[in-house]
Amino acid sequence: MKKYETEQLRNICLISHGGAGKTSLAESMLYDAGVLDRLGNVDNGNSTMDFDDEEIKRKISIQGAIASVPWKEEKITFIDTPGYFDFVGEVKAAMRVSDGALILLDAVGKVEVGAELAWNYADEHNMSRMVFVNKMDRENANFHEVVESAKQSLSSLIAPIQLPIGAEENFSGIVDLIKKKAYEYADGGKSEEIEIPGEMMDQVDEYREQLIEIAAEGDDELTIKYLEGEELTNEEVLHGLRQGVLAGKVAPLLCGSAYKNIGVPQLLDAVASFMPSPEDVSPQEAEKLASEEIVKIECDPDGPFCGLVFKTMADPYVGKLTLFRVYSGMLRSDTNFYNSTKEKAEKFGQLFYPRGKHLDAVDEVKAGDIAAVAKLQETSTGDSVCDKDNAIILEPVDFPKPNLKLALTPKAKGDEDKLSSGLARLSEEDPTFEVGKDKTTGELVASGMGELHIEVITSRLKKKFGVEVNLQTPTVPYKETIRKKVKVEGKHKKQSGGRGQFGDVWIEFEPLPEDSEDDFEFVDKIFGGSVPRQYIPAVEKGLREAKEEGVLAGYPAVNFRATLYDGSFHPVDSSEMAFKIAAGLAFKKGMEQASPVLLEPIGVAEVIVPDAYMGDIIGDLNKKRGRILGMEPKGEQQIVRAQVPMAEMFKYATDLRSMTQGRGIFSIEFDHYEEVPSNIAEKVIEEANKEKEA
Ligand SMILES: Nc1nc2c(ncn2[C@@H]2O[C@H](COP(=O)(O)OP(=O)(O)OP(=O)(O)O)[C@@H](O)[C@H]2O)c(=O)[nH]1
Ligand SMILES: [Mg+2]
Repeated sequence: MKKYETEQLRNICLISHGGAGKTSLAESMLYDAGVLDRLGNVDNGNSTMDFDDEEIKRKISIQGAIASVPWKEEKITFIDTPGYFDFVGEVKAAMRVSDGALILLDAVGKVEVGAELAWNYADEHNMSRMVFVNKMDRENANFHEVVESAKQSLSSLIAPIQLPIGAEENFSGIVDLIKKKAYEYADGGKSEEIEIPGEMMDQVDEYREQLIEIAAEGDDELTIKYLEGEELTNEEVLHGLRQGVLAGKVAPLLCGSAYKNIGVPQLLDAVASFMPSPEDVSPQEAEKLASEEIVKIECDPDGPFCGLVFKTMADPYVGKLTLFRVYSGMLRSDTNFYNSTKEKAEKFGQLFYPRGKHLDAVDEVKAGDIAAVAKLQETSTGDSVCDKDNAIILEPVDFPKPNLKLALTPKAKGDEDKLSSGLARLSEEDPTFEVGKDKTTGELVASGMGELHIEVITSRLKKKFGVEVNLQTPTVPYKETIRKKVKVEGKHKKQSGGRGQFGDVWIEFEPLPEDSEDDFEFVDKIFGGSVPRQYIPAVEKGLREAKEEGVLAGYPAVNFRATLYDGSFHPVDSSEMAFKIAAGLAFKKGMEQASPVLLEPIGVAEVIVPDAYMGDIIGDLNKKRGRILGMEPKGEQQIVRAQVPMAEMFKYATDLRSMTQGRGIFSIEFDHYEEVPSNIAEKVIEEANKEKEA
């Protein structure tokens, strides 16, 4: 591949609501730039960017995919992201390493939530943006309606720089408002310049006038020239618009059809003209590893090397593939580097430029560029990589925390090891997927972003690791405790031929204070040898074992004190075993008499939603037995904090999405245990006993 200077690079991400045509657009861009000689297609499962088995099967993107095209003087690298909500982690990663965002809108209907969220992420990062109204060929495509909707729900900064010629099946080309030229497309994506259709002239002049005004605002000199009534040249209009885009004040809007390959070359021209090069975006902030001092990293190919790993994936041919962006310096294949996040030295092997799953070997990669490397051992997603003498940590990707929880069990006995190693690998690739064993229930619990996310994971487990799994709602890790103080005797006596068994203890059971540090306390108050010394540890052991299964529903008993204060023994028949059993009997009796209750885990949830959804969210949290702790505004959103039983929240990710059309986010952390209300406790106990019988 030709070598490019940093200023000739453009790194952009394609983002939108699911299905707006990002992957199809990427395909057309590759084709129009001459990188592909055949146009693949999402629907036929042969597109460049949706290469993963799961993507082909489902006809949606699941992971970010990268490719570059040479376009005139520039190299445009784009990251195609998934639009489906469950894979938003991939979008965040792509945005972290892109300098600009290209937001796609469907030409039919209003702006969808996914586009709105994408716009908001770009706002958070103050990213330069452009908008592409895709699917102009679709039935009911309406350019002006979409533009109006975008101005309302995204931003008034949206500035059309093109108009479509025709629509729906008669969509045939575009008018470039800056050059005031029209292009008509024949089949196959080739265009020729034509006269602007006469009936469009008035509209073209009107839109062009608005555009020139916006362009003039981008630069002080142009503003003066414009106000003095002088005509701006095309170059000046381009320059003014570009300044506006770089400042995040203008978002040029274009249109076309990815599917019919109409308008794509003009889009590539616009990306090259308007989108920032790595040199144009403000320097990266980083923390020096040694001094924790915050420094600014300029995009300088002659500076010390540093980069950020934003994605790790399993490649069928080369194994683990690490994708990273270089922020400073120059990198060659087969060089040593330092992973400053892990504080470990490693070595880069052959460097590659990816194009979907295809890898092009490359000798060196410069500041501003994005590349891949295979088989790194220590390095994972989010790590900063750099020169050892200049160890710094760049801001990592802000991945969302997964909150939808499901318990996993292998369908076949004996697959446990394969399952846990498969899950470990998959969660290493995907930071929005976590697995862990619940200490209380012993279950393997997977946390993901949504049901589809977990479904994809299980499908990969089957395909890549040969393990089939069952998914269930996780068991709630209930616990049991007591509310009263009681004194009971536990006596174990057996006389059946040979040597007998005899153990006899009196134990007092009482609740511990709510805030006590230990779950269980054993106190030995035997004086005078009613229980001989050598049997006392057996009594404690018997209690510790017995408390793992409470008397109500078999959940661990916690937060109580057992005081051994009396007992008796037999000189021949007593044994450690007999005292252990006696202690267990005392525990059962004691619990039953001491008003046992069921406890459940309570979490503190933080839900962030636009104002309009507040009523629904609070109503729903109340229904879920939540207690609202407070609300506070955050921009145009509201943060609701509430204590809610964890049992009600395993699937909240799905509930919240349907209540807010995907506009809400939430997090929940375990906080404490609390008594289960009696009507619910009854049901839990009944269920547990039914299960025990079965
Ligand atoms: N009519 C028409 N259909 C299109 C166009 N672009 C894409 N499509 C179709 O829209 C569907 C979705 O296209 P994709 O390219 O997969 O959309 P995407 O934005 O990548 O989807 P996700 O990755 O799942 O978010 C496919 O069936 C495409 O064939 C277009 O310009 N016109
Ligand atoms: Mg896609």
